[in-house]
Amino acid sequence: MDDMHRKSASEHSDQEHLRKQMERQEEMKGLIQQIARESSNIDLRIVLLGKTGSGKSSAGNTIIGDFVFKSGMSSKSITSHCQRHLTTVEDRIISVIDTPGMFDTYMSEEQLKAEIAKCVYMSAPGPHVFLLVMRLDARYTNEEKNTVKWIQENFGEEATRYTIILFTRGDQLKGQTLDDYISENNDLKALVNERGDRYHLFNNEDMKNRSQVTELLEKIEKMVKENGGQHYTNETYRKAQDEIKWEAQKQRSKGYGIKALAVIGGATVVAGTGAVAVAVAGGAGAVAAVAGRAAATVGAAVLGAAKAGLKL
Ligand SMILES: Nc1nc2c(ncn2[C@@H]2O[C@H](COP(=O)(O)OP(=O)(O)O)[C@@H](O)[C@H]2O)c(=O)[nH]1
Ligand SMILES: [Mg+2]
Repeated sequence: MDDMHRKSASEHSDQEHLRKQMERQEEMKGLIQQIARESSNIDLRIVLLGKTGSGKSSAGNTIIGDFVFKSGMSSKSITSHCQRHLTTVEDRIISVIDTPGMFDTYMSEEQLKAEIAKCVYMSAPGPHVFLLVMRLDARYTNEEKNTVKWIQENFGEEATRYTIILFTRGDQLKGQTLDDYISENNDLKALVNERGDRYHLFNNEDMKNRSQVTELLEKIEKMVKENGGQHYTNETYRKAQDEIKWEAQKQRSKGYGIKALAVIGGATVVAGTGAVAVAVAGGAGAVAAVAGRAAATVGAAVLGAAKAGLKL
C-alpha cells in the first residue's frame, strides 16, 4: 500500500470510529430518556449474569412468561447487547435485564465498557438482585469461577450480598433433588455454602410452571429484606441515577412547558399576565430540552398562568 492509500485507510477508520462513538452516544441518550420516563414505577430490578449458554435469556423468558429474549445455541441467538423488559407479576412491576456473557464473548474493551454502562443505566439506581445463572449439568469450571470473580471485580465484594445463583436445566435432574445433586459436587457445595440458601433451580423448558418463578421471587424478597430493604448500589450507579433524575426533571419541565403553552395558547382571551405566560412558556418549552434553567423558567410560566387564573 502506498502512503496515500495508507493515509486514506487510516482516516477512514478514524471516521468509522467516530461514527460508532456518536452512534453509541445517541443510543445512550435515548436509553436515558426512556429510563427516566419509566424507572420510578419499578418495584424490582433483576440483572441476569453468567456465561454464554448458561441460560440467561431463557431464564429471563421464564420469569416474564413469554419469549421476549432470544435464546438458543446458534451464534445468531447469542445475546450481544443488554436488553431490558418490564413485566408485571402479582401486581408488582419487575424489570428484567438480560446481558451478553460479558466475560466470554469477544468484545473490544470499548464495546464491553459501553455494554456495562448500558446495563448500569438499565438497572439504575441499582439492581435488587444479580442472578448468577449456571447450567446445572456443567462442571463448575474455571470459567464459572471467573464469572464470580468478574462480578466481584466490576461490582465489588458487596455484590455478593445481592447475588442469587440460578441453576438452569432442572429438567435434567431426573428425579434427583437439587440438594442431593449439589452435595455430590464439592465445588458446587462450596459455592452454594458461601451464599447461605441463596440459590434456586429453573426448568426453562417448562415455562408454564409458574411456581418456580413465584418461589424465586420469594427468595429475592427474603434476600432484599435481609439487606435492609435496599437494592445494590455503588458510585457508578449513583452517578447514573443522578443523570436519570436530571433527565426526568427535564422531561417534567418540558411537559409543564407544553401543557402551559397548550392551555394558555387556548386561552388568549386572558389578558395581561396570561400573555406574558404565553411568551415565557413558549420559550421555555423549546429551551427545556437543553437548558438547566428551564425548570425555573417553566416554573415562572406556570406561576404566571396560575396568577392569570388558569388551571394547568
Ligand atoms: N433442557 C433445557 N435447556 C435449556 C434450559 N435453559 C436453557 N436451555 C437451552 O440452553 C441454550 C442456551 O440458552 P440461552 O438462554 O440462550 O443462554 P444464554 O446465552 O445464557 O442467554 C438454549 O438452547 C436453551 O434452549 C433448561 O432449563 N433446560
Ligand atoms: Mg442470551
